[in-house]
Amino acid sequence: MLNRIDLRDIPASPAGIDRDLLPRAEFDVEAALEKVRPICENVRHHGTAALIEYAQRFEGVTIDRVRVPVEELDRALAALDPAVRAALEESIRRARLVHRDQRRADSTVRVVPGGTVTERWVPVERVGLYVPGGRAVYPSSVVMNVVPAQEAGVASLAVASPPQADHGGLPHPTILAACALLGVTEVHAAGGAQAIAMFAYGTEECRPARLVTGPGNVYVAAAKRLLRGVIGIDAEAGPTEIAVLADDTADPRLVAADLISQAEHDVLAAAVLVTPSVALADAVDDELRRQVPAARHRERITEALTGRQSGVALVADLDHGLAVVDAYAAEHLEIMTEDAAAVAARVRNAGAVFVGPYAPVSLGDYCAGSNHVLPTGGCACHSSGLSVQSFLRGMHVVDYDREALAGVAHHVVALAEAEDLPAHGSAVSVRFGNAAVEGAAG
Ligand code: HSO
Ligand code: ZN
Repeated sequence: MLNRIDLRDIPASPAGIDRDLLPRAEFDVEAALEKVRPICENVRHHGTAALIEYAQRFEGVTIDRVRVPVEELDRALAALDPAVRAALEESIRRARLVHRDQRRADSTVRVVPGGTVTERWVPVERVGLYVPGGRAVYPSSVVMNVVPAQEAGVASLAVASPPQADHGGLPHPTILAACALLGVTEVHAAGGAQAIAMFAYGTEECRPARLVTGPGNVYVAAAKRLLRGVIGIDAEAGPTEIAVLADDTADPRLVAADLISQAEHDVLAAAVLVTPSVALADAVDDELRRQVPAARHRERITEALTGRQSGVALVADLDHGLAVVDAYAAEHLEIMTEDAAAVAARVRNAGAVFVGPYAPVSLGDYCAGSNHVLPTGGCACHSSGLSVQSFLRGMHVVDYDREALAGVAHHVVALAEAEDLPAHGSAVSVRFGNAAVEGAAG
């Protein structure tokens, strides 16, 4: 069922393997830019009226306001299935435990007597969280975006999610219920690129935000690319990915189930098995043939698993496999090998690592306490998933007294001269009388 990619003869060079060794899905953000540009401009100039127009055009729903009344959040929570409510509460509780611990304390370094640099961590004042609608209704993503923002101390949080024709033009009720559980009171029925523009430029109903986070389709990614600078962004999320590094101790049933679990998201989802064991590759393929036809979403799973972005990569041994998974830098990486913890400790590039047979990706999607908004498309080689840190800015506070400045003044003057910026030097020497500093510099 999976494409087989034989990498056994590709040497794992010290510099690592080529990042494009394993193919990825077509996700052309650049091509979507031209489509989203006029949408963003329209929202910029016409605010709510533009959002109402797009609700009609893209979601086929007539709405007369975008901001969701708070009573609708309470109503959605009251109607929520108790089992789902209990699960969301547990997901929130675990996420809070992990994210609370990420909060860094301010720290002060005494560089010289009388001279300190303090690093202060300051939350972003207002954040917009985008939650997709349509086929992908993920209340779990509300949790994964809201919890770190709240734990960071963000004062003002707004959620946007597309208006749904089946729900009277409101976002999906489980999204509203999740917001209510988390204490979010500002929700807007806006989707796609136009929601990102709403956060960036603001409208009559929505004050501009400083930062927008959350997953979305290619148009959301394109709007983020276009508006970054007007507003901060977390990442341009692409289709989800799972890689499994496994040896012949892995249970093919579990490997297949986990590959299927992420393939279920999207026809563009990537599911990649990396293994030195041809026997395991064969057994996983047999399992997929058995399990996929029984899956509710078998059609899109089949399309995802047989797409160019999915496959089995055969490697020479586990060291070689580690080099391959590092080069690929998957959003999610499962380690299903002997002594999985030791192997996992050697991974350099992955959005999140899942160790051994009892830590499947779906645990992390919902209830591990970890965050599920993770870098895709190979970005895990330079970026992290969403965390409390994503909502904070480090600010250096420089505090030197007269003696401390005097002690280093000649170095400032020397560097300023070397850069032909003498006014920089003068700004220091003027505090002491020019002669004194020039004397020290000489
Ligand atoms: N695996 C997705 C997140 C998700 N899964 C939401 C289920 N719901 C991307 O990390
Ligand atoms: Zn998932």
